[in-house]
Amino acid sequence: MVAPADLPLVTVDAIDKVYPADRVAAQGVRWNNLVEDFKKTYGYKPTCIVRAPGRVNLIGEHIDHALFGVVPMAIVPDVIIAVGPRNDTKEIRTSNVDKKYGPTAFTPSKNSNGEAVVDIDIRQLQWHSYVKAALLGYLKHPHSGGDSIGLDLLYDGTVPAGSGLSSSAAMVISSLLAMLTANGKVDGLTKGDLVKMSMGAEGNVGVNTGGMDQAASVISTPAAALYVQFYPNLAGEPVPIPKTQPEISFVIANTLVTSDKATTAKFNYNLRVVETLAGASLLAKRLGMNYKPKDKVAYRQVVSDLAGGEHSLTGAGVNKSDITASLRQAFKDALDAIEKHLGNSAERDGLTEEELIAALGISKEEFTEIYLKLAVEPIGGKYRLHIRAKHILEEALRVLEFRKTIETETESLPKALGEIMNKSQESCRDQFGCSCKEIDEITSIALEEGALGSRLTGAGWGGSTVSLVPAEIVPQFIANVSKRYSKYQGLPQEQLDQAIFATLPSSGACETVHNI
Ligand code: NG1
Repeated sequence: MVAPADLPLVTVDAIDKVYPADRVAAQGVRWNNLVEDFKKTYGYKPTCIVRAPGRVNLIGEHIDHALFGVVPMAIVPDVIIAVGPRNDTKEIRTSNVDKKYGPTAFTPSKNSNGEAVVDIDIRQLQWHSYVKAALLGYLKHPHSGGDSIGLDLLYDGTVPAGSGLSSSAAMVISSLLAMLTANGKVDGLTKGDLVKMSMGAEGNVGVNTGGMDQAASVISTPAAALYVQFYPNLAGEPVPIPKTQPEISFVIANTLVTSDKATTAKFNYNLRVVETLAGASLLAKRLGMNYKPKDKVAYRQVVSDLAGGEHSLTGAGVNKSDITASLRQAFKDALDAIEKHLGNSAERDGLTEEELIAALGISKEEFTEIYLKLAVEPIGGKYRLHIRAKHILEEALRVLEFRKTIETETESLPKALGEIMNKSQESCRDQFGCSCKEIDEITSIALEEGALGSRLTGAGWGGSTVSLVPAEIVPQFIANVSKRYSKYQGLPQEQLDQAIFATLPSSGACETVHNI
């Protein structure tokens, strides 16, 4: 069987192949409106529509950067683009059905070395910065041959921006798909290629992404979550959500707090990335492994080395149930090593920069060059390696447990998954420090209102939560959480419907030629 990441990109001819059955009628109206709107905007019929969904991460938070597998799923909210090729120009025109996102037009150029240049101001990101990021990624990718025809693009996005549901990945992937399709470059590309291309393209807006969002948006299949593996190679495997008693539903609730990454990253996201990288390097050094500081070793590589090499964990000769067992043992061994080598009483609460530099055995200049490309501000002046490492390894173990539970449990499945999600939330809050009071508020209301599990999803510090709720109580659950969560009070119904909703696993990114 071909691995999902190696499958070709998908072209479909009907939207019932894209959305769950109960959403097809409403989405049909939306897609038809997009075509009509395109005709009004540009004066001719689009040739196709492309789509990329947002994602919700069910389990495995802040571990993709450490190269541990995660289980996200694509959701129904998405970005769809009506596409019209323009053969007489290189200009890209973009419009949005939501008029608060104004139209724009831009043309790529070349520098003196013949390399593609697209003007992107990463200090002032706007919605079309993601289209520009995609164009630059496309032009720089060998598959494009460095050239693109002009395009007319009309966007309709339903993934709320800044909600932790990967609206940026959906924007970049759908834009890339539009460029690939209009330039006749879809053939010969796999889903895995599009994941990598979109990861590179997101780098053009200054995001150092781990890859989970792109893999979920591109590779997901209907009715299933997706196990995304990053090490030893990028791969995706469907995790079908079984019919259970009670039936499971996932409810997303947006805290309506937008984590302003530009200002908070230095003590939130970027600091955690540095604490994770430096922790892995220090652990590897103290275990006597032969890495140089510049190698930027990830915890998952340390796990593999500690176990005597990846072949003994996931190699060709190891069968699937043995892989889970051997990975579980290896993750536990790494946790022991973390206690022993990063958890001694002098360092348990963190290291100052000087102490960390001394422990790593590098110069201040090397430290700055390797770890401080992005500015960080350690909380209380200390890098907390031990507690972050504990979260990462324990969360990686929860991912294994989540998958195994789905494969083996029947009756107690909803409750068992809910418990794993609750433990993840506790660890995100207490060990990784990425929750916030609004996430804590929604998750505890959710549990009181009948959710079996509730946790933050995505980076945290705001954004959305995901709750596992028995399907039969979903309407009541949504009504009760809406009445109780402070930031939902007084919201118009339309905004409330976008803030809290049940979602089903949707299919991954595709091109469609239906009804045009
Ligand atoms: P958000 O910010 O929710 O899209 C971020 C990272 C993910 C992952 C999660 C935490 C980017 C674009 N995405 O997700 O790769 O690390 O945080 O699990 O940086």
